[in-house]
Amino acid sequence: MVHISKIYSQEVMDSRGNPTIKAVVLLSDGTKASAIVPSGASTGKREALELRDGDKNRFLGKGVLKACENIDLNISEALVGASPFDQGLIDITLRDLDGTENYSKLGANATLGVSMAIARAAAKSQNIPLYRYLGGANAIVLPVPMLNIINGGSHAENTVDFQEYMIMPLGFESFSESLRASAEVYQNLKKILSEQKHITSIGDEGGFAPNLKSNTEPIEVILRAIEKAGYKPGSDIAIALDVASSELVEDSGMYNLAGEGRKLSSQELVEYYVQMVEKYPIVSIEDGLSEDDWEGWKILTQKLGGKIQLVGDDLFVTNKKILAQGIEQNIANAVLIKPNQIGTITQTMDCVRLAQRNAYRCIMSHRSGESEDSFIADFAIALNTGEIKTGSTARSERIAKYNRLLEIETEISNSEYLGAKLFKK
Ligand code: 2PG
Ligand code: MG
Repeated sequence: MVHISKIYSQEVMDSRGNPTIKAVVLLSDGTKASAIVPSGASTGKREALELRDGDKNRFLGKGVLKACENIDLNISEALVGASPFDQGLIDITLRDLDGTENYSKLGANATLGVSMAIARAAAKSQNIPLYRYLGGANAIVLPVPMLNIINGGSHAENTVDFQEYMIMPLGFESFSESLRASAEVYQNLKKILSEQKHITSIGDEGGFAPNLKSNTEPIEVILRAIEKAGYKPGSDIAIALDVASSELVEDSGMYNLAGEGRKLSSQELVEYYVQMVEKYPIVSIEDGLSEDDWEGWKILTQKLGGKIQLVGDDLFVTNKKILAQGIEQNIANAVLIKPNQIGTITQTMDCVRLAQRNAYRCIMSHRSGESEDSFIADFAIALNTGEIKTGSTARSERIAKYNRLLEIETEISNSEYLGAKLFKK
């Protein structure tokens, strides 16, 4: 029987120039596979622990040598000899070895790296693509991308409070067509911004980071870019936001929109969203209220849950227990899926199953600190999430995922791209 013969790790770099983990797995049949874990900036406080060394003499304290050591010694000892084909057992072993809810001993960066690398090795050993290995014959849905083309909040050094202004290409028949249209909008946006004498340097996820005066101005410019590219705002290309409001909330519970020079209560912020949704073709708002503001979330869901997608990211942190509470309390109607928030592939899949069973949409997601690893592209297809959020059409760590999806599109003969059908009941 094929078994895991060696597991080791390396400290490598992520897209923000910070260290991260590369886990490498060797199988007894000679297969070798690796995976690189991403890292967030606007992290939810209930996320699994990302273990950093804290040694100020290396990488300003961000080194990951301890997490690497945990892979090279403890994890390796527990998993060498095991079958790579039982992902559930692999991931339970990782959980038991750590023994905490949030991987505070081994680090979720260590466990996830190994969990991903083993899945990839297993697929490679069976000579099938990763999406097919994880998803089987039913994994055929190419996701609608959410492309973050204006960056603000903690992803950029500008005056825009909301973190992400995304476009969603809905009026297209295929993933490749939708990506082409999105890239055209991106290039037109650049032209418009530079005509208006705005800076066109980009933020962490490849979107532009201009200093605009309000949180609606980015929407206005994007709508112009959509039209300039020859598309209809709304039906061809719609708008999605990630407010990342846990970053804006103050101890008083007020949301500080510093760029607009005002502070809003959660009620007022919900009202602001309601007006925006009336005025603009917004189809999705993520983290509209903070991770602790569940009362506010109830109001937001009552007001807008029947109209648009309301996504919990910091709110649910890909944790099925927290998601179950949200479902129970009728909070949000979609969940962002980030494997490193929860620590293993199996737990990520558990969260997706719970969501799908309860008609909550799932959006596979990158982190703002990424790498050339395109695991989430395959994973989105494997789980038929129908949506993926992986940045703008610039910066190679974002493009790696889009290019992988383009490749997969050519491989699946019966693939589906849902486009506008995504939001049809
Ligand atoms: C988010 C993500 C990814 P970060 O808030 O959704 O876009 O950002 O990885 O910094 O948490
Ligand atoms: Mg988010």
